Amino acid sequence: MTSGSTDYRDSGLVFPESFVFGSATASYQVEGAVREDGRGQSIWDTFSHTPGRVLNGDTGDVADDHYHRVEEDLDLMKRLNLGAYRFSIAWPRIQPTGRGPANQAGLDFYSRLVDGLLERGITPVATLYHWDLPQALEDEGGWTNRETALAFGEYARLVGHALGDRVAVWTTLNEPWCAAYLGYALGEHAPGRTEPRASFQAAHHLNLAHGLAVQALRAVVTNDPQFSVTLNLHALRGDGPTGAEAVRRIDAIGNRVFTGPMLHGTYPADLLEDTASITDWSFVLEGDTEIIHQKLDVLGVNYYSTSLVRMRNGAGDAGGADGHGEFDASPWPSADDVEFLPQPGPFTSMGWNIEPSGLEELLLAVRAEFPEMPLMVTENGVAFEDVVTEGERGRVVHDDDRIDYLRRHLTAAHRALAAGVDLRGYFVWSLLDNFEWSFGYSMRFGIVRVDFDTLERIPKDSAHWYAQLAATRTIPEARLG
Ligand code: GCO
Repeated sequence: MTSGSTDYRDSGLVFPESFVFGSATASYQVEGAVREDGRGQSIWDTFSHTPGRVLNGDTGDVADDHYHRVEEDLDLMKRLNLGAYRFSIAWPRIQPTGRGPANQAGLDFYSRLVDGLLERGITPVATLYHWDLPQALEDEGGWTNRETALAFGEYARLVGHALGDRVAVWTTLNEPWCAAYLGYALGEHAPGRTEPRASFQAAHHLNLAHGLAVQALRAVVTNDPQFSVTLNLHALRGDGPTGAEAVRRIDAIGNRVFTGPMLHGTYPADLLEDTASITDWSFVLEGDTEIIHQKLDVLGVNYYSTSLVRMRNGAGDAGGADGHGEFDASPWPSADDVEFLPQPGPFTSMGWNIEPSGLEELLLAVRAEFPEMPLMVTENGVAFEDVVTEGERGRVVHDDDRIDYLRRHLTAAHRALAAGVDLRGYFVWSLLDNFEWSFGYSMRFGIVRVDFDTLERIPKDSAHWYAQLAATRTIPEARLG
């Protein structure tokens, strides 16, 4: 599977002058301050406070307290030589119930953040939706309700009006796959619903929200920003004679359900056929796909690992499972007859396989399908069980395993670049250890450790390594010094 001889541990590879090295976070994962300055409740507040939903009963109530420590965190970003910072805006800070006039205090927070970035020479990359939907909108159906997409357009207008003179890159949605399928089909993410049809409806309304948001932003911004969306495209590999069919099936509901309407202006015919027993897609109204099909300046790709698939024994013919009844909730409605196989390690703490060649393959595949579209890796990173030790100058984290992960994936990114992919940047997930959704604080993705008792920030060795990369644009050796 992997091209054996290559372990992707190059060093000395130089990235182009214009290549951006950044880091990413998301509002609910880092901000805390959930009841302050008029912020309304989000579906993640509700979900995390529902017993049994999040490991150890963890919530984002405090998280990294980034809301209060934003100056300190900005200084940290500067010290780490970040060229860009990808953050998300909490919709319920801007519109506490998802509708109505903007809450000035909410806008002010992000305005200060953007100014703080610009003062430090860091490019602001703003995501409008990283999953914290106002609860009031979920009470009216959430993403299954078309009105939510319309409300999102208005929210985008309000944010664009306030920050549209300074934000350099606007990302409408982060990983709508997670919002639609983990939220409405598997139920592992907020709002925790397990309704296969609803998840397709959610996917469509997220697509529509994307289109409406780009339109709204375009109408109000006064600088010359780039417009984008971030997708966690699935890097799929087929196993055996049914592998290609299984890849096609998962690619349709996992990837092309978004890239189809967003970048080609139409839903793929095979997606509509595959899912026909669950939905007739009658929630796609005339004109919707034109709205969704907006010109984008850059496509954000998040990559963590690969999936290996084949059809289950005896499946693969017409018919298949109908997504109801005999199977448990799944994030792959209509694809119960596709089997996800175990893959060779090594693995991260999340249990995800580490496979840097998957990133290279994915970037090449996206380029092949959308040759004109510039790309950015908007997330890549890893959770490991970091160990804090007492160093000469205070506490340190020798996370050689994370450095190795980053080095291998940056090597893969560089190979894609060398093969002609128009790759503009890379954002490590994440700047800070933070609230990892249903895993709570048990998973540490940061290049900076956060002590969740004291909220102290401790840059890990990987942060120093990344800072050197960002300063030199050259992949450093695994160890520094
Ligand atoms: C995402 C996620 C992040 C996660 C990360 C690790 O966009 O997938 O947005 O919020 O923390 O992916 O699971």
